[in-house]
Amino acid sequence: MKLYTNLFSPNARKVHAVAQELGIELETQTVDLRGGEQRTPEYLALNPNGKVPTLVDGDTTLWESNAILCYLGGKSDTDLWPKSAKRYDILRWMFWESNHFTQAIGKIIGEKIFNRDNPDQVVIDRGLKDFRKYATVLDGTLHGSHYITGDTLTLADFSVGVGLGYAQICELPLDEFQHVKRWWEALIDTPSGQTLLPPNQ
Ligand SMILES: N[C@@H](CCC(=O)N[C@@H](CS)C(=O)NCC(=O)O)C(=O)O
Repeated sequence: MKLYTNLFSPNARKVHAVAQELGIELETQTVDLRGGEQRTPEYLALNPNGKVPTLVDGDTTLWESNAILCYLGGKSDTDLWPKSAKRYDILRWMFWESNHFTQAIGKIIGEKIFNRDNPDQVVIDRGLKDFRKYATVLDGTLHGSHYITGDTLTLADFSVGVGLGYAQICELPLDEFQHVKRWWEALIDTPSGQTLLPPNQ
């Protein structure tokens, strides 16, 4: 299986982390995002969105990181992606991650990292407001539960967790969410959890 990736991409790192947790070895090819390699005709033929990650496995070409996580999970018998109705709960959190949690954190990342010379505080405040709104939901779920969907680690933990790799640089108010903080610190205290962290941290 070949993964087109870039380690500066959280969406790519969550795929690396899950592959590591599952013991799946991926052949990797770095896509030079700064150099615009994602917009070459060759790459757009694999992923017309011009984004990483993209997975190629024989005749299967798959983009969207959360779909790739499910694909990797389907390669083995694993609690990460169990063959039971729990899948719907896991999927729910993965949709929630891409629709809400990542959108909130993404606003702050945009200003604090990509626009760091001239950050727009209005956008940061909007991101922080959304972050608090959704972190409250996550904190409620993690109150009394070890992982997001219960007592075992699943794809949902990797999917939701990766955005918190920016907690420090984005000054996310994690201290206000003690259950999220406990869960996140335990997650990154594992080898695959470490893979969720952005480079140079
Ligand atoms: N929803 C997509 C998002 C992928 C995405 O936004 N990738 C970013 C890096 S995190 C990218 O490749 N950006 C390059 C570009 O848009 O030119 C997923 O989960 O895979």
